[in-house]
Amino acid sequence: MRITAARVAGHLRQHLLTQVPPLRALEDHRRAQRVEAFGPRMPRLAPGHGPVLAGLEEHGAVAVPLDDLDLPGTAEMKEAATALRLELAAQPGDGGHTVGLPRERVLEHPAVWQWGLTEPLLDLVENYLGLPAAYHGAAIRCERATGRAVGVRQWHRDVEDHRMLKLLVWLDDVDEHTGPFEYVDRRHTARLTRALHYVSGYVDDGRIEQLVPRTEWRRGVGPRWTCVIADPRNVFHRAMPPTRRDRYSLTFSYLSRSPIRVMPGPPVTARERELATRGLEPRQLTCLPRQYGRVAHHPLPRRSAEPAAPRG
Ligand SMILES: O=C(O)CCC(=O)C(=O)O
Ligand SMILES: [Fe+2]
Repeated sequence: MRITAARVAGHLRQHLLTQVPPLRALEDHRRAQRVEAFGPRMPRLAPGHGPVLAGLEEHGAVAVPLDDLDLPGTAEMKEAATALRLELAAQPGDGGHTVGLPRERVLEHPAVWQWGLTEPLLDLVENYLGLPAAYHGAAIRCERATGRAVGVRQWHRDVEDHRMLKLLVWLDDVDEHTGPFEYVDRRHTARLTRALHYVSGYVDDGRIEQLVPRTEWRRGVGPRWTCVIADPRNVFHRAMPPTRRDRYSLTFSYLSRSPIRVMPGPPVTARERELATRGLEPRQLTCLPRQYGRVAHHPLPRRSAEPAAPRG
């Protein structure tokens, strides 16, 4: 991991806002105010999404067949995702545990990348976050069947925001031998966090097992086109190391627009901005982080109904 000024600043901000009691209290207060202010503008949930939201609130993660989400553009998304999966499978391996495609390759398939901005999906995300959403894009990844617990194959919580959502879409059948998303639910996570005095970083299996028996570990398994929806901030989780077959997945990521920190990535190029924003509705554009040029490139019509887009 490269140590950059942005990373150090992000880490410092995260530490101050979550570990220093008076600053944490102030941050919690500000966040509560933002949640309250957004209440009257909360979008209506699609009829079938109630149980998903309820499952997230109770457990912190759910697995559903992608088709059950009934989102427009899903058939096109699957077709383009299948092409990306083939492209990724053709990548020469370098002996590593994880491979992906460059962000631009995914952006070149708007049926995939912009699927993450489907309005009923944004509605679900905002209902869960309690705040206007920021879409941090889609990534495709292959976890090679090396069986080794490295990187995000180790237990952790994500650190970017108080509430977050990720959608993981399986591009092949996933069972316990082929790298499911593994997690312990919110209740256990809260207990683990206190017991471990957890702030950030990885925890090994043995430590987790001492506090949460393996029978309580949950796995997001399912056939191809299963969608695991999880709040990676509020459940301890990992990509379970695959042993029998490589795991191919897509990850769609969401934070609020006032996160604790954002992990710095490579700068967004003009071409990527163009690919990301082409053809979007104003509401979708408001969900793109600043680096996608939301403000500069697409001035929004002045409408009082438009979310005020608070930013931290
Ligand atoms: O891909 C997975 O199963 C989980 C990886 C992870 O830790 C994350 O996306 O936050
Ligand atoms: Fe994670």
